[in-house]
Amino acid sequence: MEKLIITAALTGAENTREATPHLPITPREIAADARRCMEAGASIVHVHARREDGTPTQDKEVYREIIHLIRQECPGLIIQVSTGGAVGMTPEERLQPVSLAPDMATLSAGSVNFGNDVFLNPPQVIQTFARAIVEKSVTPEIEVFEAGMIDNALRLVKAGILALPLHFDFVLGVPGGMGGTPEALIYLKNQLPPGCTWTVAGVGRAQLPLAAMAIILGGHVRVGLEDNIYYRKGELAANAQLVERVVRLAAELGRQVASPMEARKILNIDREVGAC
Ligand code: KMH
Ligand code: ZN
Repeated sequence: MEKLIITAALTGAENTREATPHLPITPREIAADARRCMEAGASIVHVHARREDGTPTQDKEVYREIIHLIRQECPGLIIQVSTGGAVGMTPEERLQPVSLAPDMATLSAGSVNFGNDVFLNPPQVIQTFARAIVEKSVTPEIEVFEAGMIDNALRLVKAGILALPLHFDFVLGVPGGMGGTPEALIYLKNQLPPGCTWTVAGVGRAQLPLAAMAIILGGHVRVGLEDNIYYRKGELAANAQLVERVVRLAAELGRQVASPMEARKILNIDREVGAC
C-alpha cells in the first residue's frame, strides 16, 4: 500500500478561541503549529487565515505571511491553501491565496448546506477557481461534501479544465452534507477513477473512525482543529496530538507514514520545493 499522507487542518474558518484555547490564529501561531504537526508526521498543512480579532479572512497578505513563516519553520512541508474560506465570502475574496502559487489549493466541487448556512459553489465559480488553480500550476484537492461533487469534478476533466489523476478530500459529517459513516466513505472512494487518490476529513466524532478506515482502505487522512477540537469526549486536543494519534494508529495497522517529499511524489506535485 502507498505510504499514508497526513494532512493537518490547523485552523479552519469556523472554530473559535472561545471553543478551544489550542486554536492557532496568528501567522506565527499557525506556523508554530505547522512545525509541531510536521514533526509529528504530517506532510500537508491545510491553511486558513484569520484576522487579529480571530475572524476568518482570505486576505492575500495574511496568507503571504503565513506561507513565508511556514516555509521558514518547515522546509518541504506541503502548503495547501483554502479557497473555501468561510460561508458568505465572495468568490473573489476566496480565490486570493491562489495567486501566491502555493503547493496546493482546495477546490470545493459543489454547493452544500453548511450548518445553518449555505456554502455556495455554483458551476461558474467552480470553473473559474479550477482555471485559476491550473494556471498557477497549483495542485488542486477536490473537496467533496456530497456524492455528486465527484461527478462535478469529473465534468471539469471532460471539459479539459482539470486532468486526471486528481486528489480528493471527502469531508464527511458537516451538518447539511454527507454523514460521517463507513458506508458513505466506501461509496465515495469506489466512485473514483483509477489512479486518483483520496483523503478523508471526518468532522467531530467521525474524525477518528474514518481515519482508521482510511488507513486500512489505502486512503489518506486529514485531522486537525478545523474539523474536530476533541481528543475524546470532553477532552480538548491540540493539532499535533491529533496527528500523533494517526501516526500511532498507522503503525499498529502496518501502514508507513509518508514524508513531505514522498507525499509530493504520490500527489504529483512537481513544482520546486518552496517555490511560492
Ligand atoms: N469553511 C468552509 C465553509 C476549504 O477549505 O476549501 C469551507 C472549507 C473548505 O473549509
Ligand atoms: Zn478548510
